[in-house]
Amino acid sequence: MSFNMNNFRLDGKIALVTGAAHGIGQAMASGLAHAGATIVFNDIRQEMVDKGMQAYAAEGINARGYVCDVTDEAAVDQFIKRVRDEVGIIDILVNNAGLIKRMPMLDMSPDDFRQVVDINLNGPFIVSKAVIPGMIEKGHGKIINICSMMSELGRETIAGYAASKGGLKMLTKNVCAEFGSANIQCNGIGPGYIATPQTAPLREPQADGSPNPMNTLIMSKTPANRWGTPDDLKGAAVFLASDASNFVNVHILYVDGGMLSYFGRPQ
Ligand code: NAP
Ligand code: GCO
Repeated sequence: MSFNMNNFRLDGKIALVTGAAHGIGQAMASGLAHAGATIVFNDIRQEMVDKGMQAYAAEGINARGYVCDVTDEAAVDQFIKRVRDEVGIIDILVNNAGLIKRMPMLDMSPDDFRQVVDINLNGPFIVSKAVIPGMIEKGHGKIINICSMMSELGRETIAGYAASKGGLKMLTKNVCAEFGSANIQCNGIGPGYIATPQTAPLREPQADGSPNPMNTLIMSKTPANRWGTPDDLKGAAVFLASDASNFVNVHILYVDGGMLSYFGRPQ
């Protein structure tokens, strides 16, 4: 039985990547675009949407950007209807939009906790609910939830984030349970420590110029002995968005340089 490399192509497919004005979302969207997909993305601020459009255009990608808060169900429903009218029915959804708040749990207010869970878990629920009917209508769909190593691990100061990413792993399992028979594959990508603005505080040197202890720890616990880059996630996104993964369901593909499975080395 021969294998056709076109199974990795996304020509004719419409991909929505939430929160993809920059960072990991933009990199994955770029990969999907270079595999042939038409890219739609959103952000909460028009200025960020505009910056994202410029960045995509600089890559020769004709993306469509919209302002939409993934936690606002009415706004999301209107957004998805507008995309259907202006671009078409979404084939691929990447739930990427996210937020982290780092503070000791006893200093974290319930509102802080709720805000992180709202964006990282309620958001993917709301957007998936809005997109799945179109996927059912089309007879296929791909949903990729951007989880985290904190879908598996706890770490001090990120209670809301870890709880939300653990929940997102379980939402991934549930979407698969409910819609696998509709030919919708729902998987996750679990990035390791990736160099984006979100993790910049973990790399910044200390006031005395000495290395950030978190940076030292991350290096000691990553077999690849480097930070990941957003580009490291492109291949995983293309694979899980393509026909090459049509029998892959509820797989959280960790792109972490091996960190989750490594004891660590002395620094
Ligand atoms: P980022 O730079 O903070 O990007 C997150 C994006 O989500 C931003 O563009 C942000 O918009 C957008 N966003 C936030 N709240 C939103 C909302 N309510 N509605 C719509 N968009 C919203 O983070 P990143 O490092 O690229 O991470 C992207 C995803 O990967 C997140 O889910 C994150 O948890 C996950 N992740 C990151 C790492 C890492 O090491 N960086 C590792 C594992 C998982 P604004 O810029 O306008 O605020
Ligand atoms: C942190 C980091 C991590 C990464 C990522 C790891 O403060 O520990 O931000 O949470 O963002 O989630 O997979």
